[in-house]
Parts: sequence; structure tokens; C-alpha cells
Amino acid sequence: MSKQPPSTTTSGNTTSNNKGKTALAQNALVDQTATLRRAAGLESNPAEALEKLLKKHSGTQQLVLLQDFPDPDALSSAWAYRLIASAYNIQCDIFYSGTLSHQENIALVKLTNLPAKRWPASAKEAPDLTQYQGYVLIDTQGTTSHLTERVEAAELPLLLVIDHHAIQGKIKAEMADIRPDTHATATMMAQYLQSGLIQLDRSNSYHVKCATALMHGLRSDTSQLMQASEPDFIAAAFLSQYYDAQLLSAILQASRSRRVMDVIERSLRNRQMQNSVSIAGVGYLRYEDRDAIPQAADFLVTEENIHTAVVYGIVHDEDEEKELVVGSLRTNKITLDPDEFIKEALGQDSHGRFFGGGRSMAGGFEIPIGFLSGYYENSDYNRQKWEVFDKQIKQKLQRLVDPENGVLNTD
Ligand SMILES: [Mn+2]
Repeated sequence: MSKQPPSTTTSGNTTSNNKGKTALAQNALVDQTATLRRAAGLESNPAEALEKLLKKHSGTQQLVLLQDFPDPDALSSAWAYRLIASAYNIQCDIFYSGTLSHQENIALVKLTNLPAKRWPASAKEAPDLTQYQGYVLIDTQGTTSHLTERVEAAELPLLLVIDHHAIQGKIKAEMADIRPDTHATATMMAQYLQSGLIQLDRSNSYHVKCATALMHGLRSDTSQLMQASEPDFIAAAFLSQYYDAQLLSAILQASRSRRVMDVIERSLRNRQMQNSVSIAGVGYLRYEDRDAIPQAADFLVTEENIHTAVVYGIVHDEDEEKELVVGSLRTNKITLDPDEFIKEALGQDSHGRFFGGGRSMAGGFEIPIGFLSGYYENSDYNRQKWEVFDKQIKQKLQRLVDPENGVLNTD
């Protein structure tokens, strides 16, 4: 994405370059999606294409990879895929590399017995990759998972991608169903279920739990259905025949931990507001508390006259002695594309990989600290390091928020 010219919104010119560019970018995306779907034989019927793929790979074992810090949409969608695949005699193991840090995710996995496992960093605890004939990406295109490198190194073929994020680049998969215009992967999975690939059964508690998880995933990716569109409502209506409302409410009642509350408090104290955008750096966090960042962003975006919030902090992993800047963006502004905003604000690393991206209304980023990593109790070094990163991220974000040069339409 190139630098945007100065905004022309003040002149009342509604056909500003910004809007033109966005429309162009969207057209390009639609074209790309169409090409991908055509290539995957999805033009007419994704369910048919998936059935063909499953039949072809019947009797095999597959690895299903999720983003490093999977959310309810990813977890539930992977489970639904596993359920469908098992009907075609395919066994799936679901893995992620980070942790489940949001209390609702932990509650979801515990209460439904959701079959996803952590793939730890140490090589000796890693699964034996020779048992799998291929891997599948759900709710990600691989750019948000550190596991893709490992399975690629083991030369496992990528069989299938089911995702609703903006297209992140070329994908070499046997089948790719990527729909950036859909709000949740859970919606896509509900459509696959509805098409009859398997028959859900209300008296089967495993099916009921999976439908409940999907309902949770669908709701959480659509702000409790407030940002849902027609296909999401239809998917929710389908799931409503099978899900357990009491179980869902138990999952939703998981309370915030004290450390999450502390991070929210820091974000409130540190927030800077400009042009209806609230930006807050929250300093250092432990790896397990990383999910406090999106929760703080969820909270800041509820303030009056604020349409977008960005919260970031330095997450340090004591086991691996590595540090990362982790950030989250939340917006209520329909015309703001989080994917475009994050990519434009933060740019790419030396390998040309973006530091993050997004879906509708939300986005996230991760910037490795590399050589500067290392956390020292109460040291000056920690403070200086934080100040440098804090300042640099603010500069980059504020450049876009600035009405003179920004890509944000402030009307
Ligand atoms: Mn999702």
C-alpha cells in the first residue's frame, strides 16, 4: 500500500483519493477472492468442493493449525471441521502454539471439552509429524501462526484453508475458502454443516457442545451479533436448533482476572485521544496475560466520542526469554479497515511480512523485539526500552490519525 495523499475531506469533496483507493483495493480483493475460489473449484458450491476433498483424503490423519492465541471463532470452527472430517474417516488433531489467555476461551475449552491442544516450543514435546498426511488452516492463513514454519519444514502439504480474514498473500492449498466479506469463520462452518456434510443430532451431547462453541465464536466475532449480516444471522438461526443456551451463558460468565483489570486500568490512565481515536500503551505484561490487551481495547472503544481504540504493550515470555510488542485495534467505524490501517501504520519487516492485519472491526499486530529482548527487574533499561517502543508506535499510529496526512476520514 502506498502513502496516502493529504485528505481532501475538509473541502467537502466526497470522491477523495482515499475513498477511491479503498474501493480499488476492495475490487482487487474481490477479484483475488474470486480467482482463489475458482482455482479451488468453489465457484459454485464450497460444500461440494469440501466433500470432494474429504473423500479424496479419507483414511488419513490431518493436523489443524490455529492462530497462536486462538479466539472462540478459531477454536469452535476447528472443532466443527474435525467433526465433519471424522465422518469421512479423517482424524484431526488441533494445535496452537501460544496460550489460551482470555478467561472466556479457557471457560469455552473446559466447559465444552473442546479438543484443541497446545504445541509447546520445546522440540521434545512436539507432536510426531510423520503421522500426518497434511495440514489445514482454520480462521488464519498461516501468517498468525508460528507453527506453519515447522510443518512446512517437515514438508507437510497444505490441504485446506477456511478463513474470513483479508487475503494475506499467495496460498498454495488444495482448497482455499477465504471470504473476507463474512464476519466469522463460524458462519462458514455453520453453512458447511447446514449443507448436510454431516447431520447434527440434538441428542448427541458432543454435537450440542460443538454447536454451542460455534454460536459463541460467531457471536464473539460479530460483537454479539451487532455487526452480523444476513449470512451470520442465518448461521445463528441454524445453530440455535442445536446449541445449549445455559452452557453458552456459563461460558460468557467467566470473570476477568485481577491482572486483566490492572491492564485495563493502565490503559485508561495512559490513553491519549485524538480525532476520536484512543491510543494507550500499557507497558510490560506476562505472556499469560497477553489477552488483556484486546480486552482493554474493547473497553476503551466504548468511551463516548471515541470510534477506534489501539492498545499495545510489551509481552515477555520468561520461558523463552523473548519479547514482543503486542497490540490490538478495535473500531466501531464502518469505513475504517483495520487490516489496511495496521499495515499502513506499521509497514513490513525485512522479509516483507506485515506486522499484523485484521478483519472487520478488529485487528492485531506483533512486533518482535529481537536483540533488545530481555527483562531485568526494576532496571532503567526496561524503562528506556519501553519509552522508545511506546514513542515509536505512537508516532506511527498518529501519523495516520492526523487529519492533515491521515488515511482516517474524520468526518
Ligand atoms: Mn475469526
